[in-house]
Amino acid sequence: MPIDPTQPYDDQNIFAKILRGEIPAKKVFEDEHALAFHDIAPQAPHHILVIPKGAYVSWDDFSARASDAEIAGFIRAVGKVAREAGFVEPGYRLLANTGLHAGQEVPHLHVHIFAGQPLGPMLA
Ligand code: DGP
Repeated sequence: MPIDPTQPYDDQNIFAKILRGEIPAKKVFEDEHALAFHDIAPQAPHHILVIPKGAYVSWDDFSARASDAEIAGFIRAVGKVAREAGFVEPGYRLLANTGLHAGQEVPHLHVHIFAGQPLGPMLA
């Protein structure tokens, strides 16, 4: 079910539980600002999610409330994950579903990284 993007942060969401180590995830990167792990239902040969450590519902929430240090740290982490995974050549796609029309399902900001095949004009 897509989430209501205006809701307050729910600390029982699945990614909050992954951040707290309450449920497992196949982690690929972690630093003070971000955690990256494999998507449980990959939509490309490589499909990684990167989430900020802070409690932000969506890209909109994050870009409005996060500190400059959190934003810089998170964006650098997304780039580092893709670089260290070897995705820069031949390329990768970033996606951050935000709110109802985008079909965002988990109410903790996550950036999808897709790679490993020609991705076409758009992933649904
Ligand atoms: P979105 O539709 O943008 O909110 O994408 C949510 C993604 O989260 C979706 O691709 C599946 C993934 N996902 C949902 N639950 C879990 C989980 O428990 N573990 C992992 N690794 N991924 C999950």
